[in-house]
Amino acid sequence: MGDALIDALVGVVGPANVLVDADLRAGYETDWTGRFRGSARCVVRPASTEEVAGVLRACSAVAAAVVPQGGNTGLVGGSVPRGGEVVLSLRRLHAIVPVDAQHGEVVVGAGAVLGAVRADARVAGWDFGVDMASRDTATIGGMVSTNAGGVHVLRYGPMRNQVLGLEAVLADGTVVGRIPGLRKDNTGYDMAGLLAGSEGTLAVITRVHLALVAYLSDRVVALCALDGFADALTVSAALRKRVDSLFALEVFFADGLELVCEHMGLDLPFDRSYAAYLLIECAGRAGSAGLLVDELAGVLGECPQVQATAVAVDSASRERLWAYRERHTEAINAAGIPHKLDVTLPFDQLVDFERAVRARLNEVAPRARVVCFGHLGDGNLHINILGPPPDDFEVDAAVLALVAAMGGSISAEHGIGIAKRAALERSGNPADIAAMRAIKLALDPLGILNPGVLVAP
Ligand code: 2HG
Ligand code: ZN
Repeated sequence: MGDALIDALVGVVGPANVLVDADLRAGYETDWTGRFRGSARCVVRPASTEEVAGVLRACSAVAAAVVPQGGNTGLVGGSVPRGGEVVLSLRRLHAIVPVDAQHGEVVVGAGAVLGAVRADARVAGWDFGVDMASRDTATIGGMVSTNAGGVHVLRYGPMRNQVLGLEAVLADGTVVGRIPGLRKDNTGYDMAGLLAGSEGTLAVITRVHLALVAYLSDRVVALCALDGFADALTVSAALRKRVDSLFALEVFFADGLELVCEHMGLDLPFDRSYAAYLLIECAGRAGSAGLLVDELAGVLGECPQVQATAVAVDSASRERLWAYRERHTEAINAAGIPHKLDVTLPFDQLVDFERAVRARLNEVAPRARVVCFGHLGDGNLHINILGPPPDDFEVDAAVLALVAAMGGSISAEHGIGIAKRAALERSGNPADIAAMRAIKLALDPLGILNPGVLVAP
């Protein structure tokens, strides 16, 4: 028996871009961690805004559920099907309009990959303000949809802050938004700001107008060893207060470092293991490396908590130090399917939280392996738990309840997805959730966009 929706989709994008065969769909059906998966009715791959609109009109006509997907690097299960949805892949919308080299702006398709955008920006003498380990796969549309963060949030803010304007398609096929956007624009509701972080539940982002940042070619990276998390926080506060060139401020611990070294075949960075490590990056204009080293060394030299320091100035040595932090995610994945809890705590709660979360996990999952690391400059910790089965949400609930009780956020930068949906219902402000639902209903009355994600029914 024929499938009228598939026929309609083929009419919009052509038969080669409607993947029905299970083998062809497979790469779109499981998330990066392997924890979230489901089978899709089909995967549809439009190549233009008009085709995205056509796809959504066809799906709306029969109230078929749609899961928008970019590079599929999401970590909360928000971009893979739960069962029977149409996966709408935006990867073919990867055009990057030549960078406006004079004003530092660029318009890109939702499927443009972060690394490619950054490379083009640098060729034009600019840089992009968001960076993260998945740079060679993550797409700009997905990053806006999840309001991705990364390692430079303390300097430039998350993805939402980079967006000057965007274009998106509503569930019924209507194209909304403004490209090019403007640096200042107070004409009503902030559409781009609303769609950033909406996780594909309100509209499908098709193009984004991005602000670029000055290219700071000189970088200095320091890895500091410390005797504990409290010391790491003390040093981090001094750096935030006194180092103007601060560009990244990351934390990890002995257990995570060991895992990374085992996985990558790396030596430990120091002659012995320490309880906690700070990865610090400073950045400045060409010719400023010496000043960056002096500024950083001056502050670190006044922090008696620092037990040992390795400093890197040239790019190969900098990458070597960054690997100890950046490779955490892949090292964890190589050890099993993790439960990922990405949370922010008020700075003054972080030390107690780290202690409490390990104690709590020891109660609810005594045999679990817990690896913590994160963006200390933002108060953002990534708690990874290995051991409990993927469909067991008890450990997730225990961690997120603790976060909520200590005044934190249950999602710092990965989003809610399906992974934290129940926790949002439990710990979110009911009035806020009701307002979000009202917005969802207004923009997607049939509820076809990413059902089950965030507050979508
Ligand atoms: C990072 O900071 C990413 O490297 C991934 O947000 C975090 O793997 C994680 O838990
Ligand atoms: Zn992160």
